[in-house]
Parts: sequence; C-alpha cells; structure tokens
Amino acid sequence: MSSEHETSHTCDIFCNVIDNYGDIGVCWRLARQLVNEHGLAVRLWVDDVASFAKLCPGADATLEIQTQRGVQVHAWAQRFVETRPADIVIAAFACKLPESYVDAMTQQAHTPVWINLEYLSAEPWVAGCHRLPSPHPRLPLTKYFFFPGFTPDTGGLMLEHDLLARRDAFFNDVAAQQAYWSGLGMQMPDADVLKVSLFAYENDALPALFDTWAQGARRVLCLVPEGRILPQVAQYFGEPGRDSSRHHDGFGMSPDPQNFSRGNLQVRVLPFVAQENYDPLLWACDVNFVRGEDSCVRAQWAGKPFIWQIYPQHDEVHSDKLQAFLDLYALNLSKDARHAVQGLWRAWNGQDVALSWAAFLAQRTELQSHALRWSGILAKNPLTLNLLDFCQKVGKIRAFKIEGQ
Ligand code: TRH
Repeated sequence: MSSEHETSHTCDIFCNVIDNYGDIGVCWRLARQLVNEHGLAVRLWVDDVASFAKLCPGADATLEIQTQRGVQVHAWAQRFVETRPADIVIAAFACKLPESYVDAMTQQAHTPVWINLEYLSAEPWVAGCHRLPSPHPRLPLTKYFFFPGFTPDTGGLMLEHDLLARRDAFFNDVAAQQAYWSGLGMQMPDADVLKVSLFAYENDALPALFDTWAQGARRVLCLVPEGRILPQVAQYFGEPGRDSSRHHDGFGMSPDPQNFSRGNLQVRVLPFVAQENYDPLLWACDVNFVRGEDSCVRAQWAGKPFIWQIYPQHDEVHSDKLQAFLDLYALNLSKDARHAVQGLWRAWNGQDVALSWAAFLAQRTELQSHALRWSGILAKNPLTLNLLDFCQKVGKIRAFKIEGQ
C-alpha cells in the first residue's frame, strides 16, 4: 500500500430495514467490500440487527456494537448517540439520517461526502438522476444521489474484485463442485438432472410450475432456501415438513423432513446461509429463481439463466421496472429466446407459468451463453469503485486503496 493510504478513510453506512433482507443485504455487502478491498474503516448503523444476523450468522442480535468481518456494526437506536461523522456518509435507500448527526456533519473541518444510495432500477430516467446534487435546505451540506444500474451512465453494480475468477474456478473444478454438493448433504446430481435454485416470495404460480416440473420429461432438482415460499412448497406436497415420496428415484438423497418429491420433481429445502455462501448455490445450479434486488444481482454475476421475481409495489409500479430490465437484458437475444425470457418472467410475476417454462427451457443453450456474456459486460462498471471515485472527486479526498493494485 502506498503512503497516501496510510490513514484509513472512514465511512458510515445507515440502513433502515424496511422488510426482508435486501436493504441490509446491500449495505452489508458494501460495508464488507469497503473494508476488505479498499481499507476503509466502516461503521454500519442498522435499525434491525436481527435481520443483519441472518446474513451474518456469527453476529449477536442483542449487541449494540460488534465487529464482524472487519465492519463495526451498530444497532441504530431511535435515540442516536452523538458521534463524530465519517469522511463518507451513505444513507442507504434514501433513509433519513439522525438530525444530530447531520448537524455534526456541518461541524467537521472537512465536510463529509453525503451519498444517498438508491434502489436498483433499469428504467431510463436513472442515468439522468445519477450523481445529482441535492443541497440541504438549511445547512451548508450537499447530498448526492448515487444510482446503481446496468449501463455505463449509472453507478453500476457491486462486484467483489475476485468474484468472477472464483466463479470460473468453481465452474472448472469438478472436485469443488462435488465438495459443494456433499456440503449440502447430497451427492452431485447426475448430468441429466436440471438443478434449479428457488429463492422467492409467496407466488401463486408455484403449483403450476411444480406441476410442470413433476410431469416433465426431465428430472428437476429444486433447491429452496428457507424463507417465505416454504409454506406453499410444503402445501403443494400435501404434508408439511414430510417427504411425500415412497420411493427414491436416483437423486442420491435420503428421506428427511426437508425433502419432497413428486414425479420427476425433487425439492430440497436448504438452510438460509451466510451471505457470502449464497453465491456457490447460484453457481452450482443450471437455472436460478431470485427476487428483490441483491439476489437478482448475484444471479447475474453467476452467469446462469435466471428468473427474477420483482418486489411487488403498490399501484403496479414494479411492472414498469420489470419491463425496463427485461428490455435491456433481452436486447441482444434471438427473437425466440427473448420471447422465452419475457414470457417466463412475466408468468412468474403474475401470469400462467406452465407454457412459459417449456419455452424457456428450449432456449437454455442460448440463455446460458447470454448470461455469461452479460456478466462480462456488467463487470466493466463496478459500483464500489465508481462510488469511491465519485467521493474522491466531490469530496476532494485522498485516493483509496484498490485491491490488486
Ligand atoms: O430479501 P429481499 O426480498 O429484499 C428486498 C427487500 O424486500 C427490500 O425492502 C426491497 O426493497 C428489495 O428487496 C428490493 O431480496 P434480496 O434483495 O435479494 O435480498 C436477499 C439477501 O439475502 C441477499 O443479500 C442475499 C441474501 N441471502 C443470504 O444471505 N443467504 C441465503 O441463503 C439467501 C437465499 C439469501
């Protein structure tokens, strides 16, 4: 590291958990990357430590302050304890910072850079709003909007410097794949078994999708991380928490309360794992169903065909958001593959799913090479580097450490 990096820059990330794991998922990932790859001293202020502990199983949900993976994690209480603001202040998803903290920002000799890190969207207006300043109405402070996105005129997507290399090493290492499967307590499935991960909200299309798989010509192994869709999964198989199959059919699994099967479909429920252990599941599967924001991005880095269940919002606004991403993602696909992706994604987000699955599967070869190509394009615009570069420019602060340089 050169001398200009000798004193760490500091960063405070504020996270207000609205629901589920996306808000804290994004903040936790960013915090770790800022510490591990750029040498910043990071405090993560989160108002729901229990949600954080789900992504970081070593964490203690009852602690007010704890250090995990080099990040100082603080329970963000209603009554905010006064503290010296950091060099960079990130309000995740435009959450409101404590007033005393904002006042303290004005007292610093070097005014902190204040970033509003926004939700991810592929909608065209994003590029026009990315990096816009918003002067404080009362105080001598300026907040900047920073928008993640898919095109070079946006902030890009969070990507650890070695993620794609680790992914490719996994793809090329059968022993590592076998070790992964045995870590799940099963043998590596035969090559003709289609391996699907399913991370989803409740979804009315699930029974039709499961019927299609159960009755299909090809064996499907569906891995379901524990979560909101589980009751529906169990309901589909009739006896919650019980293996509904009398026979085992070559999937190499033994009966236990987390296994279900019908026809050519085998479902395996997986425990919710630490955030960094979710990627190998996406790498190990042929097709991934993801949701929200962060898992959707990880599926794109996995370079596998995927289906996105968008977070449903009032007034159907999510529908435009879904279409905007589909337009971009499917732009360079053949007409058939484009229709297949559009059809299944729309179906999984509210329409009839059975026919769409068949069309999607028929395009899998093209979708697979497209997915890898797509991850390569996105990798040219890594969010965390962009963010630090922007902070350096607007805050006139020293250069940051960059891992590998
Ligand atoms: O959980 P999500 O649905 O989160 C959200 C929130 O609902 C939020 O309010 C909304 O605005 C946002 O989506 C768009 O989905 P997401 O974003 O994919 O977050 C899930 C996180 O959980 C992600 O960081 C990956 C992580 N994860 C694990 O750590 N372990 C696991 O086993 C799994 C399946 C996921």
